Amino acid sequence: VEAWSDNRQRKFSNDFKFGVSTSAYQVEGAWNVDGKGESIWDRYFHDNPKVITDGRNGDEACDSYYYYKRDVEMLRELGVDYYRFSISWPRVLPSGFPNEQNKLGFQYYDNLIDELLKYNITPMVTLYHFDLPQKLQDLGGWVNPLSVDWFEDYAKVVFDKYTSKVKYWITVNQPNSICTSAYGEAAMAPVLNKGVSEYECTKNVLLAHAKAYRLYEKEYKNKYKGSVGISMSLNWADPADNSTENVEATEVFRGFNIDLFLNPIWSKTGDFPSTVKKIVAKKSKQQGFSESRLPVLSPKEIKLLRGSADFLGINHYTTVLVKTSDEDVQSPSFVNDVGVEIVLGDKWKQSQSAWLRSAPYGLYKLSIYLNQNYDYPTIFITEHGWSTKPGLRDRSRVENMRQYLNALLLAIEDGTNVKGYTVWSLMDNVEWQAGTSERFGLYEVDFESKDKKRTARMSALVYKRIIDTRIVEEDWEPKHLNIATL
Ligand code: PNW
Repeated sequence: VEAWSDNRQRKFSNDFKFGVSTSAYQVEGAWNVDGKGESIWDRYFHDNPKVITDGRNGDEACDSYYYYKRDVEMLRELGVDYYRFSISWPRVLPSGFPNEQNKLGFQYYDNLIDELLKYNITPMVTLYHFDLPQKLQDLGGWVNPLSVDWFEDYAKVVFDKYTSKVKYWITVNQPNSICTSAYGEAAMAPVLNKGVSEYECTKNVLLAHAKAYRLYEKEYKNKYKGSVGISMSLNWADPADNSTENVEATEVFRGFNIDLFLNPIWSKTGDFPSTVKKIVAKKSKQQGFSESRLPVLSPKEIKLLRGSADFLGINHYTTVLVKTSDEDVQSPSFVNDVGVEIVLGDKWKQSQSAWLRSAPYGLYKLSIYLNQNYDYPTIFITEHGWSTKPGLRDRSRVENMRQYLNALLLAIEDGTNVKGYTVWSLMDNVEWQAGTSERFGLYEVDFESKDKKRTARMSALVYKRIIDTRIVEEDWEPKHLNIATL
């Protein structure tokens, strides 16, 4: 960590790519327009409006369904190389299956992709960012092993349609959030709480990813030369102090939150990590289950998964500090299997989101961990961001971005193979249960205005400057906030 204090000016190479990200539910709006099907988030928020901090759901969001040209104009203002957005599965396949293909839904993505290509902005398309067709949830969603085939069918329809125009694909955003927040902590749609479902979901989502990857590899890759990856939520975790029990607790935490998802794809042996297998098997037995709640991967499945990604997408926001927990961790659940308590550093700067504090060294340490354990994987940072209150002078976001980019430059210098960095988010959007009470945008959105007016924040101008110069200047400040004229 000595390197932190040296003042050398580091530079991003010319082939390093910069982008920004959004997701369909969070920005598109038009939730029931032109034949779009209902998603699990539509259902969850319509049935439970009170779970949203400020009550604002994704029915309208940023209305990007209507204002995508303005979105692309903002991308041009920023000068980004690529735009990471997601396709809404229920917008294009309202039943979840390819039997019903929604022309007008596809038209929206045709328009968006063509507008991007017109201005030389590379589309990076996420196939699944949390918004499952409700009709598939009615069949059990990701806990049903058939979901693997449903996803492959959906991927095939989208690959067929956009393979010549889209070269960067992300199958799934954050399998760990999909499976542990929704099926374990009841913190995300569809809100289930079962104890077994987290792992069934994990297995199915990972296999769904792998099948889509193999499909692309077999049918499209030679001709179209695209890359297919998957985005993982990867925060760093350190022990709260160096007591033996907290150091061990941290290893367990990393096992469940990092290795459970990475080991099947990036390790030499494949499969779920043996430490996690042991813990879940032991607790399952104590709890009276006849076999481990963590399902077994067959040799065929292990092979399918191993190496099934051209790049690792990392969504990195913060670092957590791990302690042993004295709570009763007997009842079966993912969280209880991990069985630790997490806190945030008390000296770290706090954002507008309770879970998010700034600890840039964590990105550096995470990258070293991945290099050591997974042999220098090819990485895209597919999300990194910071939340604030509304307001254009977002100095805390500027500071956070600069510090994390400096950490990334150090990681690169120490051998990390990162191809690109993506800010979450292009603009303020519907931050799931937080509604619009936590703002992540480089552009502010006025949700009260008729056209959901977007205005560049100071951070947008600073990001533009970084992209232009390839360096992170400590005290550069825009003279005015009009990005269009910069
Ligand atoms: C990401 N954490 O999720 C999601 O991919 C985005 O859709 C979301 O808007 C963004 O982060 C901001 O929240 C995360 O607790 C949610 O560390 C929580 C965490 C990380 C990522």
